Amino acid sequence: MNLLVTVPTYNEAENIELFLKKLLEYIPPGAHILVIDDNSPDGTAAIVEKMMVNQNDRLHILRRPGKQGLAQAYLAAFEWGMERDYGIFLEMDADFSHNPEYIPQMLVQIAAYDVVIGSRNIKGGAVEGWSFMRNLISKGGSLYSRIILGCPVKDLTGGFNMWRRDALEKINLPSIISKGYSFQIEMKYKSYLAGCRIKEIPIIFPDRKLGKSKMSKKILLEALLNIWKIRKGKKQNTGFEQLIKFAITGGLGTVTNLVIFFLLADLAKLPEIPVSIGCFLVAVTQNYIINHLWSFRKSLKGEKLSLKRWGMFTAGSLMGLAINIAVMQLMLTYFTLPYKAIAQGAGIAAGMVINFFISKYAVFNKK
Ligand SMILES: Nc1nc2c(ncn2[C@@H]2O[C@H](COP(=O)(O)OP(=O)(O)OP(=O)(O)O)[C@@H](O)[C@H]2O)c(=O)[nH]1
Ligand SMILES: [Mg+2]
Repeated sequence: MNLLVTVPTYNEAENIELFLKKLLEYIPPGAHILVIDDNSPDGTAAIVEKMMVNQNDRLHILRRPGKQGLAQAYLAAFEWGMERDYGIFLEMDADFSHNPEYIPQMLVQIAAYDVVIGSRNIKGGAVEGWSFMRNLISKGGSLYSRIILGCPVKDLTGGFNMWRRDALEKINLPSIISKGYSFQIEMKYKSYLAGCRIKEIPIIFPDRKLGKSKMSKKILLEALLNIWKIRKGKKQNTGFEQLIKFAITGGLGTVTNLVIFFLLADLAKLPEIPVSIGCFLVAVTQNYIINHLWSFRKSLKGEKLSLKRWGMFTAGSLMGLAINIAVMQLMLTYFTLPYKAIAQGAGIAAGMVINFFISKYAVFNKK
């Protein structure tokens, strides 16, 4: 089976011995445990080392010089395990919030999935002993991260997760930017982006009975802000994708322009030139809004529509129109073409490309 259970500890002297004893009962005989201790002042490591004597090779410890946070502890543990060719990795807290009784179920699921998540937020899962506020913060945090990242995992923040070795390889661990609690979110999100098959199984998560929580409001806030950095690592939409969207937007603008022109100039018999100018302004405004909210949405990062950008976009469109006319004129002057529309087509293409670059680098570019 080749399972490595990784258990980070910081001041878990009150929990660690009982926890490891229980853990050893629920893992297969060939599985190993690695405790990653950040030089806990309460002597957690010494307790583990005492237990190691009777466990011939089932229990290991990685002692680190000082408190470096959960992410560093797990990354070191994964590296340790990869070097030793473990095939399955399980992350687990030492404070009894993660019940070893679930491990056999997780092992069944990992045969068919790349990642198995112990989940508090699906049917059958729950948290015990948390105040209403803590529950709200946790559920809210999970939902917030899910929405921002567009990741379907219900329990993004939980730390009771099983990974196949190749899932860890796909994630590209050196690219992980989290230092603290957002680590769990980032790992799941990256495995989702990498196309891993993810399974959530329900777990009951009791609050720790002994020892101190390392979670604080500051750490939580840091994690929530980190979500945006994690998301930034997402593949940006390419210039090509923007160009296609920009062209579709331009096409829609032309349709709007022509429909209004037909209604006002042909049906209502209003004078063409003022009508044409009016149509241009309506179409430009429509294009500005669609480009802002769609074509360049990702570059603007939630920026609101603005009159200034509208003005810049209109100026850019007028410049595009000028290029359009210039190119058309040049083509008609220097080439003999079977149809004038070919020159106009080339003019439209040139105008659109210029307008696209003005839009991309000047109008919809957040500094
Ligand atoms: N090696 C290492 N382990 C850590 C560090 N911070 C926390 N841990 C361990 O990570 C696990 C989870 O930490 P907890 O303090 O239980 O955090 P939590 O589960 O989010 O919050 P509570 O259960 O409410 O306390 C525990 O086993 C901790 O001992 C760290 O900086 N380094
Ligand atoms: Mg805990």
